[in-house]
Order: sequence, then C-alpha cells, then structure tokens
Amino acid sequence: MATRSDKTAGVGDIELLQAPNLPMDADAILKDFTHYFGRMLGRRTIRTKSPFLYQAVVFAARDRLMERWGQTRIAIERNDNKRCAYLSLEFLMGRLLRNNLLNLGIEDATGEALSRLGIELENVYDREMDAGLGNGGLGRLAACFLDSCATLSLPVIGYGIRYQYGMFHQRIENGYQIEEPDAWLREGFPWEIERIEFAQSVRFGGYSTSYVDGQGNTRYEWRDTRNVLAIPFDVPIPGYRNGVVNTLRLWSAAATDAFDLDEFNQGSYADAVAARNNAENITMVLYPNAANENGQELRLRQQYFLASASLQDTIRYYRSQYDDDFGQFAEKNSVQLNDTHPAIAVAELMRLLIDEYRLPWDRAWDITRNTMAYTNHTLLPEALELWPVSMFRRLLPRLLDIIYEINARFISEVSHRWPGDNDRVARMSLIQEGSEPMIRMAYLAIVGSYSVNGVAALHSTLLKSGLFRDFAEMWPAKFNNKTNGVTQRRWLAACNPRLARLISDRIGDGWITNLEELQGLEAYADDTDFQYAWRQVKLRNKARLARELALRTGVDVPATMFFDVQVKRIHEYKRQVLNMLHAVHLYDLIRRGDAEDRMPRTIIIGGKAAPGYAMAKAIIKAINNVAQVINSDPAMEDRLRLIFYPDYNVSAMEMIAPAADLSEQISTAGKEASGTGNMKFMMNGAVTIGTLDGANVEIREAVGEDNFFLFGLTVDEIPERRASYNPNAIIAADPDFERVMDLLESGHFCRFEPGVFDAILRSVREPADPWMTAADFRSFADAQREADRRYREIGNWTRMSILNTANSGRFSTDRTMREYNADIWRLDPIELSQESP
Ligand code: 26V
Repeated sequence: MATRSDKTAGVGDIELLQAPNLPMDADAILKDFTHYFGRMLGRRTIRTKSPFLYQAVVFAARDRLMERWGQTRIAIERNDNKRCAYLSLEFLMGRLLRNNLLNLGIEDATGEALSRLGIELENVYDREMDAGLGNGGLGRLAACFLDSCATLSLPVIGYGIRYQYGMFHQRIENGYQIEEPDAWLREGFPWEIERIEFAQSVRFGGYSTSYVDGQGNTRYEWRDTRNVLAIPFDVPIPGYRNGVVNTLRLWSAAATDAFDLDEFNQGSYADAVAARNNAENITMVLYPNAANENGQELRLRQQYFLASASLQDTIRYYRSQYDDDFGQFAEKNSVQLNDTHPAIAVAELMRLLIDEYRLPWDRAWDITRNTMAYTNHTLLPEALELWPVSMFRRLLPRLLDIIYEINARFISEVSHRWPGDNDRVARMSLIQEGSEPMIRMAYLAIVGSYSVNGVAALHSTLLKSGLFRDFAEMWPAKFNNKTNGVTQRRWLAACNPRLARLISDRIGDGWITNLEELQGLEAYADDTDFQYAWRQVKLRNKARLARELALRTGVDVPATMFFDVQVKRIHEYKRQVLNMLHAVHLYDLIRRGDAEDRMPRTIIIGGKAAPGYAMAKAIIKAINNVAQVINSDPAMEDRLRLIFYPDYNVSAMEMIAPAADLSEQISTAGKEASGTGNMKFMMNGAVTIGTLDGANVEIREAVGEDNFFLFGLTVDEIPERRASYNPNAIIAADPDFERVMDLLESGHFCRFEPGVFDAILRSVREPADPWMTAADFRSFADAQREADRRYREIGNWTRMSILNTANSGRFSTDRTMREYNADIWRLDPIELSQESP
C-alpha cells in the first residue's frame, strides 16, 4: 500500500506536466495523427472504414488530455481537496470522441487536419463503438454527471466496472427481439489507461472468526478467502474547455497468482489454471435489469467487487496524505451510492476501518455515516434489492457479521424511540424474516448514509410518504430531492450542431456552460424568420433520421410527417402498449375515412427488453406486428407509419432527439422516478405528451401548461380509481377503444400467428392491471388529437418548440451537480495552478 514515504522516495515528476501543453492547431494534430497511424499502429494506407484511423485520432486527442489529466491530479493533491467517489455499477458513456474533442476545443482543428488527408471527421466518429456499460436512465445519468462535474471543476471520481460485454445488441427477427453479445472491446478501447500499480485484492468466501488480542480487545478475522485482483483502467473525463480532466476508474477482475493454490498443489495444474475463470468471470458481463431476475450470485460478486476495490482505492489515496490518522476521512471524502447496487459499501467501509485499520466500532460507524450518501432511482417495490442471508454467509461471511451488528444497534435505537412498537421494528429491520431471510439493501443504505435523495420532486415526495416512510419519520433531515438533468454538451451542442449554431448565432454560446441562458430564445419565439430557420433545422434532422430508419428497417418515411417518438427501455409501467393502442386507433380512423384532417404521422418506438422479461418481449413482438400491417397497407402510405427502431442506444438517441416533434412520456403516474429522455427531447425542441409523473411535472411547470400535452390520472386519483377499476366497462363505453380492441382481438395483426397479443390484451382488460392502461386511453387519444391540431398550425407549433428549448435550462446536470455539491458533498472546486496552461 502506498504511503507518504513512497511518494517522496522518487526523484520527481517528469517534465511533461510542467512543460507548455501541446499545440492545439490543425498542423500539430495532423503531425501527431500521422505519427500514431504510421509509427505506432504501423499502417500506411488510409481507408475510410479502417479502425486504425479512429484509433490514431484518439491517440492524438488523448495526448492533449493526458497532460491536463496530470495537472488536475496535481492540483487536487496540492490543495488537498475533499473528493467524491461516485460508485455505480453502470456508466452508459456511449461514444467519446466527439465530446472529448468538443470539450478540449479541438473539434474544428481536428476536422481541418483530417480533411487535408481527404478524411471526414464525421465518418471517424461513426467508427467508434458505444461504451454501453449500462442499461438505461441510471447509467446514462452517471455519465452525464461526470461531464458536468469535470466542467464545474469538481473533484469527483467515477468508480465502475469494466465489463467485457456491455449492454446486449438487439436484433429483430420476425418481430422478435434477439439478443447478441456486445463485444465492445474487440478492437480495443483506446481511451483507457491500465494502472496496474493501483491494483487491489478483493476477498470472497472463507469464514469469519474472532480472537482476543494482547490488549484484551476482541479482533475479527476473515480467513481462508479466495482473493480476486481488481485492476483499474482509467478513462479521462475532460471538462468543457477549463483544463480539468477527471477520472472514470473501471475495475477489471483477474485471478491472483495464489488463486486456487490448493488445486495447484494437489497437482492438477490444468484445472488450477482453468479455475482462474472463476475470478475473471466477475467482470465478464453487464446484467440487463429485470426485477424478476434478482438474487444472482455473480451479480452480488460484482457489487462487492466494485465496492471493495473502490473503497480500498479511496483509503489508499487518503493514507497517502494522512497516513493512518482517519480523523479527517469523512471531511475529505464523500461516497455517493448510485442506487443500492453498491450499498454493500456501507458494511465494507466498516470492515476496512475495523479489521484492517483497527478502529473501534463507534468511530468507524461515525466515519461511515458521515461519508456515505444514497440516491434512490425507483419506486417500484419489486425492484428493491434483497439478498438472501444464506448467500451472504457463503460469499461474504465477515460482511454478514457486520450487517447483523449494524442491525442490532439500529433496532435498539428504533425501540428506544418507539417503545413497544414491534411492528415498526419488523418493518424497519435490515433483515426481512421468512423461510429465506433476506437483507434489505435499501435500508442498509439509508441507515449507513447522511443523505438520501430521490431524482425528481414528485419522486422524492413519494419516497417519504411511501417506501421509506418510517425512515423519513425517524430522520427527516436526511431526505432530500435532486432533480435529474442531462448534459447539454452531449445532448445539444454535440448531437444537434445545426440547432446549436442557430441558437448561438442569436444568443451567443454561453448556454454551453450556463443552460439558463437559453431563456434568451423566448424573445425570438414569435419571430417568423427565426421560426423558419428553426423549422429548417428540424426538417434536416428528420431527413437524417429518415435515412437511418430506411437503412435499419427498410421503411421509407417522408421527413415532412409528424415525428412522434417513444424510446426507452421496454417496461409495462412505461406503457408502450398505450402508444400501440393509439397507433391502432389512428389506423382505424384512416381506414374508416375519419382522419382526413389529421397530420400524416410517423410513430417511432424503440427500446430493449430485459431478456428474462417475457411481457416486455411480447410487447416488442406486438408492436412489430402492428407496424408490419400498417406499413404494408397502401391506404396508410403518406398517412401513417409505425416503426420499431432496432438496437436503441445512446448513439441512436443522439440522432433521434434532434429529429423528434413529439416526445412520449406516458408512464402510469407515480411509477417513473424521473425520466431523462424527456429532458433530452425538450432541449432539442420536441413537445411532450405526458402524464404527471417523474420530472414531467417539473418540465410542464417550466414550459407552461399551454406548451405541454397533459393527460391521464394523477398520483392522487389512482388509488380511488383502482378501488373500482373496470377496464371492460371503459372499453365498452368508448366506441373508438372498442374498435381498437376488436381489431387486435380479431387477429387482424397476427393472421398466421394466433395468440401473439393474448397476454397483452388480457392485461389491458384485467381489473387488477397495475398500470391502468385502459383508464388513460381516452384522455391520451384526446391529447394526441390536440397535439395533431396544434401541429397543423405550423407557426404555433414552432413557437411551442422554441419555448421548450428556451425553458429547458433547469434540466442541465450542471444544475443537478451544483445542488449535489451544495447540499451533500461540499467540495471545493479544483484550482489548477496558474503555470499550467
Ligand atoms: C435494477 C437491476 C436489477 C438486477 C439486475 C441489474 C439491474 C440494473 C438496474 C436496476 C434498476 C434500474 C433503476 C433505474 O434505472 N431507474 C431509472 O433511473 C433514472 C435516473 O435516475 C430515472 O430517470 C428513471 O425514471 C428510473 O427508472
């Protein structure tokens, strides 16, 4: 382990970090590109499709990141900044080249350099694979946070897992989702730096025991463990033109040389070497989330692996400044837990402080509770993490001891405060009793943290009154809200360059780091020249998306149609089914000649289903079947298109958001914690049709009710409606709805595949339907009709579109990160020394 003496033992830093930084002009970039392409990669001929082209461009850019990276580290050390470790099982980074060039300020120079070789930078961007190390909202949020923290000069380090296989690729075959592995590292990942010198060892298995030491203190030991090596790979995270480069540190598992020494000694050399897979499997694959696939042992190994390696790394750095004096640990560190996935960190920090550094329980607990902070990302009770006690005993016995001890002390606190309230004690216990006792990870996170936050105002309110009510009653001051955001560097500046230019030409480019400046667009909302230019940008973005749709699906759509888009993970609560019912309704209207005054519309639906989530997969099949019938009916041509967008991911959204007219945010009220796609669409001038759920509530407040298509039951209305919910009566009373159900139930969309819609239609008609799809059909169809009417008054729509962008300022992660910092982390910004260029 590194100590201060190690640091002073060397002879000093290499000159790189003090010398003037590399030039950023086209000549210098071209020279470096040529060096990497020819001398390092050993290539001579430039071919547009070659991965080496992309790699050489990355290396030229990386050189310029590298010096700033070193300068940032030095500044943090010198100022002895408090730091925040953002622990997340997911970082959905997407592609990095465009954003890194943008933030470094060398996009134009790089484009110029490459154009001299006859290469288009845009094609080089396209050669990059998405780093898809996440499922959806939660993982992409973590990626946006990193961009904003670097831009705000906040010393935040992301800790995650370097999965060999990220989010699976989705292929559609006969309407069904087929999953294919995402071998994103196949051609290498040129942004990362392996830092073997910071490897850590993580323990599993064995048994826990105690003994009394020379001074009469009880000591605990975790013996006979199987250890796995955690090797860090660092990815640079540049701020926007501020000289700061932060770090995303991704851990990769490797067998230690001592791994399975037993077998080795028993003479089975080949078995011993083969058994190394057991260690290396830990970071093999990202779990695609499905609440019904809980309790997978490998997943728990991933969680502990991340928590332990990251905390050991945090302590290593702290000790390089303070040796073994832990007195200031909590003043110098915050650890933000991205959902409960890394919540085992609460117990692991206790273990490290007590077992490894010999702190007494109370001091260790004090430090832990002043270091950890927890963010909740879901209200669905079935998504709350529970781990079998028996699995913990087998895999992490020492951590189970610690959790039991935390629980014993916590429960005694509860019973002192509420004497005799045994129900409350059972409700709040970290252990859910039963034939298979389970550990409630969310409760461990709450008890071990000084802050618990939700991700939108409504969500945070519902957490306090629902899921975490008892805890909010006990510690009201711990609970707070931090409404999500998205980074405008990726989600406007980089992905929508035409709109970015139009905006900057009018109001300057201050919005890139101060999104509230978009407010200045309000003044042009009624300016017909500006409106015209605004429409032209949207039209060109739609044409670009239309080309991609044709490529991916073979369906042609005119860019002049109304683009109605719902892209997100497929889940019943997100109600893609409601969207499909509406598509069938429009189809029916056109067929019966009742849609003459309707705007031609393209409905785009995209998203992945968890491989084990049968209903979500059935929804994909159903949408594809409806699409097939609609798109091959000559009567629908130029009137209605329904497209399922295959393999939706971050890069897809970068093309989709700039091209959307209407943003579908139609979850059952009270189910979507926040949503962040809603914000990306708004920023790019799409108008929302949505329920009062998650951050939609705040979006509507910001843009004004006239510029948002509201529909559906509210959170407050749902319980009373549920009590007497009768979907069959609702359908029977609504002729449009009845016709839609008739079409679907008659087999019109599955002539040769009977039963394909059965499960879905049954759930719509089910009085116990938790998502209450039927209850919202009429109000959804009415809101859609109103959206159509408003779109046909094109000036009016454009005004609405401009106002959406203009009022999206609040939904920048710059604002979100400022709030985390002001209320939770309290970090001082990194102060780069004056000499560093
Ligand atoms: C659960 C599981 C269960 C086991 C396997 C892997 C896995 C991965 C993720 C999850 C929970 C995901 C929760 C989530 O993504 N929540 C979303 O967070 C967004 C950012 O705060 C928010 O905008 C969305 O509304 C919310 O659904």
